[in-house]
Amino acid sequence: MTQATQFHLPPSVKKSNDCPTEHAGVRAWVFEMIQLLQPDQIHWCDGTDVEKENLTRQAVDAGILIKLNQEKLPGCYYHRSNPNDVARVEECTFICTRTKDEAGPTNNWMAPEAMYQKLYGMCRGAMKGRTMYVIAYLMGPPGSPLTKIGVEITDSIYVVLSMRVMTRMGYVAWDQLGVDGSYTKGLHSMLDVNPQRRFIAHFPQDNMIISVGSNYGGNVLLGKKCLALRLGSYLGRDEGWMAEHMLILAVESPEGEKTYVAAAFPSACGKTNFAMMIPPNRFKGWKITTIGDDIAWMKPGSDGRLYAINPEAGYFGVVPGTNSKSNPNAMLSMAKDTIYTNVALTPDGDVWWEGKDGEPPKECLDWKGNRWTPASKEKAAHPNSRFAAPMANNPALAPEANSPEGVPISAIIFGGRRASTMPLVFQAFNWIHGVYVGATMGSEMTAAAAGTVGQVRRDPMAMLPFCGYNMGDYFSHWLKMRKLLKNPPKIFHVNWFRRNAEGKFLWPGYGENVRVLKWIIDRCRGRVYAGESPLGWMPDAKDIDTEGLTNFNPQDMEEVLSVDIEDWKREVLLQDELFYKMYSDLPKELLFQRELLIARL
Ligand code: GTP
Ligand code: SPV
Ligand code: MN
Repeated sequence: MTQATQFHLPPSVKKSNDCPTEHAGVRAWVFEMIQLLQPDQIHWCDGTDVEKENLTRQAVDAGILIKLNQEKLPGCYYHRSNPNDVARVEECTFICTRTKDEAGPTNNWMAPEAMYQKLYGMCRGAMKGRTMYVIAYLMGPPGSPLTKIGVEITDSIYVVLSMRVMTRMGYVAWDQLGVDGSYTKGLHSMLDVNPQRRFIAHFPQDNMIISVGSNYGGNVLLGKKCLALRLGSYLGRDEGWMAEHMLILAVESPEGEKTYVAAAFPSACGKTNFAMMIPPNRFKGWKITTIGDDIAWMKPGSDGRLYAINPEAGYFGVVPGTNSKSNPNAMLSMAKDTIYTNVALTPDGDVWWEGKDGEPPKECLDWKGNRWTPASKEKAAHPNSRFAAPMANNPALAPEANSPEGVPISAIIFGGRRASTMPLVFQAFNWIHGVYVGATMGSEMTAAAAGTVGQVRRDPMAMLPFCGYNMGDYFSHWLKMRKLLKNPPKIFHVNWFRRNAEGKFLWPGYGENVRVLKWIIDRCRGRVYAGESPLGWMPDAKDIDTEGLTNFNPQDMEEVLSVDIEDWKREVLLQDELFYKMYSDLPKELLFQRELLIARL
């Protein structure tokens, strides 16, 4: 444990504890930020249980958290965000590289000096009357060569308590930082939670994040999207690794054969569900365990395979639609020590949401705190309401989630939310084709970001909102990674969301997805046949086990696997939307892949 040391404060600032670090850079930066933000008090977070109890009590006293029914939900608390602040805001998210070209055509850009000036201007005196919390946290298991350290300054107690769930924070991080460790700086102030004064700005060249005007999830838990994806992808390009919006899971067959898979689906498109799925009775003896549900950091190992870690320590998962049938492991994960945000609150201190087990409550308070009954027109829980739960709660947690070496990935799966066009599954012909498949991914937009829900947009590798540099260079980085891998993962594409003419999902999804996963694993291990299609290698309908599925007949399988050439001609034109925008930055390999696809169609 690091020894407490003297830290001289301006006389107006109280301290609630001693500085836990001798790191000269961190101390100087915090001192500078105190002068800028002018807090009443400073608290260095140590990550202890005593600290958690104290902060939780303060948050309850201040009305920031509501204590839930502790018999039903031990250690659980409830939070309502400002109704203007319920999701990530992409139009307020900036990549402040030295040149606009480095940020590329898919990111908002502002010159670093101009952005610093603007945001430091907003931050001057912003913490008057507030406490400044200083959080040191690890992204990755302690001691992993892939792990990075972050230090976040925040004036939000909700952020401190959530970071405690989502990352390994406190002494464990101060210790790993040491006296001269490198780290990512993150400055967060809620200001007045005003959408007009909301910015999430990244300064890759300075390894720095500034987030103001929000107090919601991906905007403010700076380890997650800001460090682990935007700055992570930038660092990965320079250091020869990959930061991806991917879940990681382990599949164990009844014979004890273990395979590791990573999958990139856009926000609210099924990563948490897939990472925690429970196989149906037909797959007795098969075991799925979770390494991560949102982010993968992947690096070539000395054996030429791609090794992945989950940099997070908790889940910030979508609540609506989660129940003991769709995702029992998520239900158990959020049964204790969880912070719920923007769900509904019942009179007995329980939580409720659309799609939870059982009947809706006769009466409750909705996510805005207004009285709600089943007759109400509005939803009780916000569609992007979330739970923050420690991953240790997950009954299916893989012990490898804490392994510093990570796990060797056999398959990378891309997938989007597509009502038509995209078949249930296909395999890319090779890595370059797989990069094309990922680069042209499309998905219907969801409530995870402010925007038009339901509209199909291109979301390359599910990274459109999270790539910290020029997307064209990001594709080149993917292509380059192939040269560092003697034994690269095979690449697949899936779609759980195809609908029939009546608008009903064709594929049962959730735990039944293991049926598709089995085909994928058999392909990786060279055990099952695939037919050549214009899109890639596709299964024979009979090779996807459908035994035990009710309401699913052979015609349904034909339909969900079908490839309509006319639809696909339109799809190629839709893909061009992004390719035109990025034209001058696109690696020519991808344009060549496009030509090949058109020829095959
Ligand atoms: P982020 O946390 O935003 O990155 O999302 P995520 O990718 O982890 O998404 P999540 O697993 O939370 O799923 C979001 C929504 O997709 C939920 O409403 C689920 O009910 C729905 N969903 C997940 N898996 C399936 C599936 O296999 N089929 C269908 N039809 N819906 C699914
Ligand atoms: C996502 O939107 O992809 C999330 C939730 O995982 S948030 O952390 O808010 O970005
Ligand atoms: Mn996500």
